[in-house]
Amino acid sequence: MSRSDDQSAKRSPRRSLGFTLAEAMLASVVLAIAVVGISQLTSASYQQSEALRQDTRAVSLARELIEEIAGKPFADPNPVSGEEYHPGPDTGETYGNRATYDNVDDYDGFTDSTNAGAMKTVSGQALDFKVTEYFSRAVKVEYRTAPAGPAGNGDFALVTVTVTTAKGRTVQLSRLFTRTTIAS
Ligand SMILES: [Ca+2]
Ligand SMILES: [Ca+2]
Repeated sequence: MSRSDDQSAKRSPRRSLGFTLAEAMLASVVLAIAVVGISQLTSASYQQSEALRQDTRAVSLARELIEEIAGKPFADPNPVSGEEYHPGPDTGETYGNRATYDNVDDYDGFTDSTNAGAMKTVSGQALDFKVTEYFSRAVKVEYRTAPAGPAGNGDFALVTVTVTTAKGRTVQLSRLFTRTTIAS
């Protein structure tokens, strides 16, 4: 047996006694990195599913308003002279009060929000959400001379409803309305 073999044979029992301090520290660092990695992954996954849930609700709120607008006539049934193409409430209609609206373009500029139950369905039922689930809606109505534009007084109206979530994410739904004449 050489001298070096003799030395390693003497050292080996000491090595098997346990981890050295450096090994233990390295193991805890690796464990800490793994824990941080997993918790970041869980947090990102939660935020993603929460954002998806809010987007789904925002789409529902936008659709609810678009469906309500679709129930109105294209043109005002009792137009005041000069208000045949008049985005926003007409004479005798009140800004922000949908109950007074009687045609599609009256909704231009309409906004509401879930703040203090101010968002209501067409039948007046308040849409209440948790404080953290704040949504606001805004409507834009633009007349068009042809379905794909350009903007101008014509037989088409492009309605866009934008819903904004508490986190500032926006969902937009658009629908094109066409003037129709009901046979009498
Ligand atoms: Ca009107
Ligand atoms: Ca109007």
